[in-house]
Amino acid sequence: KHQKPCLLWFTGLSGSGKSTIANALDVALHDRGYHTFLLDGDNVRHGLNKDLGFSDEDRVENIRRIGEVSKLFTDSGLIVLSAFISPFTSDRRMVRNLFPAGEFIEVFMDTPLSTCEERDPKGLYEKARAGQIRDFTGIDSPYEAPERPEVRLDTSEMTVDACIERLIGYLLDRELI
Ligand code: GGZ
Repeated sequence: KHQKPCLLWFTGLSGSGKSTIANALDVALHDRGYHTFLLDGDNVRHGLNKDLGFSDEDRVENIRRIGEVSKLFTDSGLIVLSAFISPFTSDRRMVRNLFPAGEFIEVFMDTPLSTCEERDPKGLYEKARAGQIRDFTGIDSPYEAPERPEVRLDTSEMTVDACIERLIGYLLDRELI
């Protein structure tokens, strides 16, 4: 089955839908017979990057390593899906620059902070507001929104299925699948 290696880089606030959409796209691509690999906090922050926290420096190193690992997997021919807050524009640019033009696809999960905070699936926003967690993205640590992402999705307005349809359409249009 035809596929070109590429990296779909999901960026956005905690609770913006990165993991949900990346996981659903992973399943949808797999069902269609494509070979993919998903990187997210669950398999990276508990393993490879368990020495890193949430200071600015540690986030920079987190994203640098994830970029390099993503590159190794695309070099092996896979469609890679990486879902991390990646709050800094310069770090996302650094990862983009590891890839040939057209192989890095920035997917901005542009869900409003208010919606992310209402969802608060792990109660982290509540803790951040109460000062029990420091340096929480969107509360007391910055998120620099992408200006020209390849794809922009707002999960407060779009269903999961609509997001997946948009992403599959993007990959088909670019002849990546
Ligand atoms: C942001 C934090 C923090 C702080 C713990 N700030 O919603 P989650 O829980 O499951 O996903 C968030 C995850 C963010 O890790 P990333 O590796 O994606 O971040 S970055 O790209 O900025 O390095 C959240 C949890 O970790 N979490 N503390 N202070 N998110």
